[in-house]
Amino acid sequence: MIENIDSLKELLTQPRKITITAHQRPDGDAMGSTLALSEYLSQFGHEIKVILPTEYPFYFEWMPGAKDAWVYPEHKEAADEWIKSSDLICCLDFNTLSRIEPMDAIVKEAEKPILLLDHHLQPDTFEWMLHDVKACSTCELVHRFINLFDAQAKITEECAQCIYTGILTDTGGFSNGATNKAAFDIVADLMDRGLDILYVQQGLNQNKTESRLRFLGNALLNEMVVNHELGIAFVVVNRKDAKKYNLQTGDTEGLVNYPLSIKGIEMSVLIKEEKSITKLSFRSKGDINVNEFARVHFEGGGHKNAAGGKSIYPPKWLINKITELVKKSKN
Ligand SMILES: [Mn+2]
Repeated sequence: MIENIDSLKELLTQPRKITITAHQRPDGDAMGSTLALSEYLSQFGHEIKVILPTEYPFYFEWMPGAKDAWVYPEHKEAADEWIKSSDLICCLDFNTLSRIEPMDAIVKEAEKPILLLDHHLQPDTFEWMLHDVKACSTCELVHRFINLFDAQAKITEECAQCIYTGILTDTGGFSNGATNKAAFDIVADLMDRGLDILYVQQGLNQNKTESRLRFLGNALLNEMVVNHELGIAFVVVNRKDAKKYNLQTGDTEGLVNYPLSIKGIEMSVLIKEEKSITKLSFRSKGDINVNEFARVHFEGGGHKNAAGGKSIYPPKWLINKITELVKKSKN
């Protein structure tokens, strides 16, 4: 439920200028939710721009509306103008404005009313919020929003593709802990509206490069460290391999999930060396709370079984540190 939804409906009775944004390094849910909401709201005559804080992986280029979205650093001046003159800013798939750096400064400065649709833990407070940590994806919340907003909700085929993409990717193909009944209910509804599942599958998963697949093979063969005793595994992406395999944005997506397929491995960590920082991605099974782990130790967070973080230290040091922390928590 959205408190004060009437005031939002009131705002949107006239054509407005709207900014829609999602978190940095957008994933399938960030892309799907922003593009779906944009497609939906555009039927009412609003002027809408999807502005993403950083670039998105090439395998989302097929998504309806993706090519019209602005990547903030590439359109900074126009984007600043757009945001400053917007009547509403829609923040999707993130819980706090620091997740849209470097765009957060202008969003704060603009002081426009914000609508948040999100399923991450512990969100900040905004004018209008549709927040539910039990939602499988922000795309589930976009679907809910559309139905709340308009009983005659018109979901086009394009909108359906975007919503499906977010549900499919955030549930790991209807298999991870986020998967709920709504995921299946919504997909059934989308199929009634003309969703072509194979078209989305082709766009997302049959569209990648040979070097990306070889990179994956190398990472699992040579860069995976498994600690059976503690039930933890690491995969390291170093700068040398990133260069050798010409890694593009999004190419490491999903890599962190592989070690969890090993019997007895309860927690997996992807350690990715970048220019001046090391990025961490955590996945876990069952009750192991990587959201808390990432928050406490690595300036991050996310969901209970999927979280991110960062560090200034190199991969080797981090493997030792995390191993130590897990050992301590088990004693
Ligand atoms: Mn999400």
